[in-house]
Amino acid sequence: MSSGVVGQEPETVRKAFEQEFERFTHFRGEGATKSVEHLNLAEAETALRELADLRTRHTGKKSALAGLKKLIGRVAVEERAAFGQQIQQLETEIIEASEAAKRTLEEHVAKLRIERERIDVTLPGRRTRRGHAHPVTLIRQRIEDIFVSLGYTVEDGPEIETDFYNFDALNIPPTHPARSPQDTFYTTEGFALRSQTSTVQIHAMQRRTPPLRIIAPGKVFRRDTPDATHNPMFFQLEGLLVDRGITMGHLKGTVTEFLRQLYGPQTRTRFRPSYFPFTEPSAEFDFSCFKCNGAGCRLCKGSGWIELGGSGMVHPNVLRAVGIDPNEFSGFAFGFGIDRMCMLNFGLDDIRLLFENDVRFLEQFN
Ligand code: 2NL
Repeated sequence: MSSGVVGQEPETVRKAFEQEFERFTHFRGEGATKSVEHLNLAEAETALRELADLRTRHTGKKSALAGLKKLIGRVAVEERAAFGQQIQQLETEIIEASEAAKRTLEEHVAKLRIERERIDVTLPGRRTRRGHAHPVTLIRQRIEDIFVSLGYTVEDGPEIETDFYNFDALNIPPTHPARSPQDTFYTTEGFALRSQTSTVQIHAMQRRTPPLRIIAPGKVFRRDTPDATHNPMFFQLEGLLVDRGITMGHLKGTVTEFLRQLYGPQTRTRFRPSYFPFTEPSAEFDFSCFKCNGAGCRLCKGSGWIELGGSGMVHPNVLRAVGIDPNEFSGFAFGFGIDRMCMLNFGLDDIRLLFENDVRFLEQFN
């Protein structure tokens, strides 16, 4: 090998490195920090990877530099030390240049990562939106409070019932239309969704002995086609009192007191003869319109009265069905729709609004 080649080889290798390293040169030395500022995180990470590849290409086992090192032993003895030194210096330059650029890029990447992960612990938390009870629940609770103040307890029970609790114990004969699958949702033979919450009161009378005062609010189910005033599921509230010497007077006094607590002491009530299989005698009841106080308005359709529910003296057959002696005890019962009362109170014209669960509607009744 000629000495001329020995002098030139390292220069060629250096030139090749410098050409490729060109784009990284301003990442080292003075102003290096400023030179990377324009890079975003992805760009800086890519540059780092490319820089590492470049370094491997120029210092790795297959690099031109490694080839030069192998030549050292074959150079004439008198030139060997200088040649070796030259190569050593070249390697140092390549490594230092790469390292310096790498440090600048790494610092920039670290800075950007911290920036990205920064959280402001002084920011206020997100406020959770406070909900409220459903309008039917609001009315139910107001009604319950009144009856509890009159000494009643609130009872509940299953929504699927046997024919005994749904019908037989309530003196509803097998031929009654309410027992047909046209009116009632049967589940399995002998079982149906309750069509009134009287079922709860039958259970209560079996569990306890008179005197008893209970109310049973809850869901009931009837096979009605939905319209503005009907829904196949609605909420009913029934009341029951059984004791010695109970008369129609107690029924009228109780219903009137309840409505006066709800709508004010000026409220009047009216009982009209009616028929239910589970009461005898039976009566439907109305109360004087809370909007016009009986003068007649749109709410009461000009009559001054609002129809609310049904009532009566518990039929002796119902008492017998639960083992209470009708010669010793008598009782009254009443029932009305909670959702209907909710519609009246909030001035709603369609019962279905209550069951669509549209928050824009429900939010208005708090
Ligand atoms: C109505 C009519 C009524 C009853 C419910 C009842 C319960 C037992 C015994 C006797 Cl355990 N009666 N409940 C009585 C009369 C009427 O509801 O129009 N409901 C919406």
